[in-house]
Amino acid sequence: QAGYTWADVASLESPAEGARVRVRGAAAAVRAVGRRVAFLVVRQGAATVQCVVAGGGGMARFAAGLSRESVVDVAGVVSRPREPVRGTTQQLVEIHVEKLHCLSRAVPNLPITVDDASRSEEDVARAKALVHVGQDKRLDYRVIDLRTAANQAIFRIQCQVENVFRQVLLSEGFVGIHTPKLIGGASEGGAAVFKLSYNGQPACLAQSPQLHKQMAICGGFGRVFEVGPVFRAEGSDTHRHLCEFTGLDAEMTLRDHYTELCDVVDKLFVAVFDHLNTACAAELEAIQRQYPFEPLKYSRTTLRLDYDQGIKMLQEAGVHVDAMGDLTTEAEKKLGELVRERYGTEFFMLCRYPSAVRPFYTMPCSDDPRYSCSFDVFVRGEEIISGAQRVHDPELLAAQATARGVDVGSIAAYVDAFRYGAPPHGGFGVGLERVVMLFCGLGNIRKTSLFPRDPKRLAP
Ligand code: ATP
Ligand code: AMO
Repeated sequence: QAGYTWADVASLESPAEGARVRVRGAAAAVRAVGRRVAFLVVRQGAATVQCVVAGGGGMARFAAGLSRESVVDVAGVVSRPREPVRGTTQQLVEIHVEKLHCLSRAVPNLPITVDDASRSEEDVARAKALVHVGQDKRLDYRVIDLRTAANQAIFRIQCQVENVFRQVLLSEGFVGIHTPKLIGGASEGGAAVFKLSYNGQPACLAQSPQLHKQMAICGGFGRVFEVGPVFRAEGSDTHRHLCEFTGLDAEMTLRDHYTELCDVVDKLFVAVFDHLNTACAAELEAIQRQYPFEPLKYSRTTLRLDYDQGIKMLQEAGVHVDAMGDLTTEAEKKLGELVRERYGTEFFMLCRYPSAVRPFYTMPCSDDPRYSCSFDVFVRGEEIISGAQRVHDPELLAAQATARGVDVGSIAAYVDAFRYGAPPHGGFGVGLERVVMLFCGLGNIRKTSLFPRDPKRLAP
C-alpha cells in the first residue's frame, strides 16, 4: 500500500485533513446505503473511526458483505465531515476509503456481539428488546467480550495499578523478586490448596509467596516485592474469590514497629488512586458508561483504626460481633459504611487483629499477645490487603504453626531459615483484581480477571 502512512485510530484526529493513512482494525459495524456506498466503522482497542466506502469497482458491495469483527486493512484519505457523528469512542474525522482488504473473516453468526456485551444494566432495562448477554456467556466467549470499551479500560487500569505498585516500591528501595510457585507445603495453612505430585513427592501450588518472600529477607534483601500468580482452591463461588489471582506482595525489615508497613501502604495506595484519577480519566469514564459508580472517597493520610475500635463501632450500631473472632463479610461491609459516615473515607486500615484469627506466622503484640501486629486494608467495606509483622523466632514460629494444625515438617526449610540470623520484618499482600474491582465499584471479581479461574471455570 505505497503512498499511505500507518495510523492508529485513537490518534487519527492529529493528521491534517487530506492525509493518506492506512489503518488495521475490526469491522465493528457495516451499513450499506444503496449499492454504491457503505459505511464501515473500524475499531482498534476502544477507539473507532467511520470509513466511507463509495464509488464503483464493487468495493462498497465488498464492504457491505463483511461480517462484523472481521479484521480489515483500510487505506484512504482523512476528511473532516461538516457534521461529524461523534460516538462516545468515535473519532471526529472519517476516512474516505480507496483500498480495502479483509485479512481475517469472522464467522457471520457471532456467539455474542460486542454491542450486546457493551450494554449497561440501564440500557437493558430501558429497552427490553435488547439482547442481554449474561456473565457466563460473556466469559465463555471472553475474546469477543474483552473488546468492549469497558473491558479495554479495566485491563489498562489494572496494568497501571501494577505499574504504580512497582514504581513506588522501587523508589522506596524495594527489589523485585520471583519466588517458586511449586512448593512442598501450604504457605497459608488451611485447606484451600491445589495439591499435586512433584515427581512423586507431595507438593502444592503456592497459596502466596509468603514463605519465600520472608526467606528473601533472611537472604539479606532488606526490602522485596513480587507481582505473581497466587493459587487458592476456594470451594465456593463468591463475587470476590478467584482460584487464581495476581498477588502484589511486599516484605521488608522493620526498625521499631509494624506500623512502618502501614506507612508504605499509605504512600503506595494514595499514589495508586491519585494516578488512576488523573492519568486514567478516559478509562474510568469508559467503565462508568457501562458500569456507573461513585468515585472512591479517600484521604491524603489513610485512616487507621484498631480492631477494638471497629468492634465498638459495630456493637454501637447494633451489629452482633465477637470481639475476639473474625469479622463476617456482612460485618466488614457494615463497618465500611460506618467509617464512611463518620470519617468520610472509603479506604481505611484496621490494625491489631486478634491473634487467633491470623495466620501462624503473625507476630503477637508484645503488650498483649491476644492481639497481633497485623492489619487489613479495606476499600468500600471489602478487604484488599492483609499484612503483618512476622515471627522471626523459629521456636515460636514452629509452636504457632503446630497450634494451628500446620505440619511443621512440610515447612521445615522455612522454619530453619530463622535459625541462621533473621531481622525483625513484616509485609503485606494485595489482591490486584480486588483493587480494580473495588476502586471501580464493579461488584464481581470476574470482571477484573482477564480469563478468570473460579471453582467452576477452567476455560477459556
Ligand atoms: P483472605 O484473603 O484473607 O482469605 P478473604 O476476604 O477471603 O480474605 P477470609 O479471611 O477468608 O477473607 O474470610 C473473611 C470472611 O469472608 C469470612 O468470615 C466469611 O464471612 C467470608 N468468606 C470467605 N470465604 C467465603 C466463601 N467462600 N463464601 C462465602 N463467604 C466467604
Ligand atoms: P491473604 O490471604 O489475606 O494474605 O491474601 C492477600 C490478599 O489477596 C487477595 N485475595 C484474593 N483475591 C482473589 N481471590 C481470592 N481467592 C483471594 N484471596 C485473597 C485479597 C487479600 O487481601 N500472605 C498473606 C499476605 C501477607 O501477610 O503478606 C496473604 O496471602 O485482596
